[in-house]
Amino acid sequence: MNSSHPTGDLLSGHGKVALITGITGQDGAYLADFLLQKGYIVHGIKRRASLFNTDRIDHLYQDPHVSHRNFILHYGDLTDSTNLIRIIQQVQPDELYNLAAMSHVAVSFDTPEYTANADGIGTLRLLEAIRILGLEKKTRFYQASTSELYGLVQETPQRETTPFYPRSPYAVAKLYAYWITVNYREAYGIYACNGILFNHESPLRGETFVTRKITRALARIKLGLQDCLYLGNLDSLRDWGHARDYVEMQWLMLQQAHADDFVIATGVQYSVRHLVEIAGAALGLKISWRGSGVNETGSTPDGKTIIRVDPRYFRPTEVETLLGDPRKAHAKLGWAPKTSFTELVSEMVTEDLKSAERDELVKKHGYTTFDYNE
Ligand code: NDP
Ligand code: GDR
Repeated sequence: MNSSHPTGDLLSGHGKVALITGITGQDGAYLADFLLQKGYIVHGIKRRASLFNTDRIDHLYQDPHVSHRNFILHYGDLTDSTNLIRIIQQVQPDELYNLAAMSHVAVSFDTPEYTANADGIGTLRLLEAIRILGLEKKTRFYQASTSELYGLVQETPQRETTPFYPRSPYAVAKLYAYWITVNYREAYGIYACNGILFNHESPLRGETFVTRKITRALARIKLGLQDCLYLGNLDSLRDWGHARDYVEMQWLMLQQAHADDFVIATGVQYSVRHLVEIAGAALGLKISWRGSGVNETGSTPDGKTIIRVDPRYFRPTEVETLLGDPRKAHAKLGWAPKTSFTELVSEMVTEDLKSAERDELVKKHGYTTFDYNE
């Protein structure tokens, strides 16, 4: 991943120490890469899991027995303040990026209390740790806020001043995190920022978010490894950008003279249905639609139905439309997304096709591959 920025030379972070929560996630992996290239010493918090959960950052791994490492992982969890205080005391970060969260909107309806604890109170725990340790003047804080805060939108496009109307336990938890970040900035003078990021995707995106679910399934359908892709609301509209572009902004927000909050978006919107068409076209699959609502289907010219609607993917309250206005970030941070939607989808499809080809090979040799359909 290559991510230098015109406003800073490649080693402008030389010797600085960053701590990233959620380093094993999509953004954590891109941000770690980006900061290491800038010369940072990068610490990350990973959760204990019964299986290895570091796939996205394995290329950065450094053996703990080697001295002078610049990439160091710590076990931790946003629900454990003692652990967070100890790690922050040990690391003494110049910059703390809070990317950890139970980040799946639909799942937050199933695990609302845990989501509030990790995504809402977890943010408070980090800010309190900064305060308890007397790091208010040293540690700059980035909070991964979200376009989901706008929920039932009150204004289009959405900008920093647009009123919030969260529509899920996830968004409500993130609303608390947003305001506690603002409050600690105002109350204690901590350099703390909210990046209000609209959806951003990549080949590293979790497989159950709609973009990756689509690119992965269509690649498998193309190779005959899967028959059908089941989706929820095809009319949903999102402003989708590339995660690689967006982590650069997370860093830029912490390099300013004053802490502030910024919308990060492309300013262009597509429907889920359109996303299916573009991903299909990238694989040479022309998809035509028939029917409506739960009976809508998508078929290939040979009459094979490869897309069906399954109401289990509908949400109790849906965010129908999101479109960001990134003009403030453009003007004040000099930031603009580099990757178009079509380029993003094409990159994701290419990577998912490679992975499907590997599965095809495995299948040819008589082994079964796991057909994940969530
Ligand atoms: P991911 O779901 O890919 O990554 C989330 C990370 O948080 C993972 O490393 C996960 O660990 C970790 N995590 C989850 N719960 C805890 C916990 N209790 N304690 C410690 N770590 C935990 O999310 P993204 O990388 O896509 O997003 C990064 C952040 O940005 C999230 O806060 C998300 O809500 C927010 N956001 C994302 C947007 C997007 O479009 N991607 C848009 C706007 C905001 P593990 O790997 O073990 O599961
Ligand atoms: P979102 O992303 O909820 O916007 O949250 P997701 O990709 O899950 O959904 C986007 C839209 O697609 C519709 N949809 C489906 N979604 C999923 N996951 N699976 C389906 O089968 C499906 N069919 C249709 C959804 O209803 C929705 O309208 C993401 C997360 O990364 C959050 O953490 C982040 O805060 C926001 O983006 C900005």
